[in-house]
Amino acid sequence: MRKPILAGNWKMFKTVSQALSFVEHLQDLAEDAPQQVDTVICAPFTSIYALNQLLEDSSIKLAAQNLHQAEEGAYTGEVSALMIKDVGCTYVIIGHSERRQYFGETDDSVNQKVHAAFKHGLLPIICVGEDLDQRNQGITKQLVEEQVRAALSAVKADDVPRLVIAYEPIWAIGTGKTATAQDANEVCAHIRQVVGDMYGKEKGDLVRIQYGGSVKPENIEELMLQPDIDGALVGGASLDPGSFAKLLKGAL
Ligand code: G2H
Repeated sequence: MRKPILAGNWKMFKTVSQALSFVEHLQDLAEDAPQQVDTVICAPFTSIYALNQLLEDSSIKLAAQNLHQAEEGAYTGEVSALMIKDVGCTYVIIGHSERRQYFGETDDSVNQKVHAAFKHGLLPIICVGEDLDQRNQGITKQLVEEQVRAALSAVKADDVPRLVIAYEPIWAIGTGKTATAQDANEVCAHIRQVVGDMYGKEKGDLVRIQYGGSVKPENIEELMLQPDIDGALVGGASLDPGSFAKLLKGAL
């Protein structure tokens, strides 16, 4: 019922030529997969224009890793939703834990960014997740629920099926530690329940939920077998085209 979605979050890696070379290799390696799995590359801003030219007839979609919530203005160094849409992005990551941790993003700014994305026809990938301390305190579900409710504040019901939520436990990001597939599913199921509670079960059942945090070819299949996990947001293991192609196969 929900189409799987695999997104490679390149973070601050790859020059334009490295990005183009990646896509050429990926297209050779994984000709069929993108039809059955929504395939998204979350590239640095600098590579998006060139990637969009290369991907013109491809089903591989592009995402930005952030946006600014204002329409336009004197915000040196920032990029708006309109600009991201204009350069060829379909999706945009919002509220990644690295943005929350290093760049002061809050539940409130995440919510404003979600509205800006929808206003310009971008599909948000909203990131939520707890740190190790919060997990040890046993407040994971409560915290994630607060993040989801805040991110979706005043979002219209009609937009809900178009958004993606990525559950990324912070302690599992880039550390090699992964939540067990069952633990990850339990939190993803809770997120679905929260969306259902806010917008009705039908909408909750439509929203796609990804897991992220040290996903790699070796663990993606087990994660994808879980009933409430519809895809993955992958960092380190998405940087190599061979590894990305294996992730696509594992996501089928
Ligand atoms: C989490 C993830 C990608 P990694 O940040 O969003 O990165 O797969 O390297 O843990």
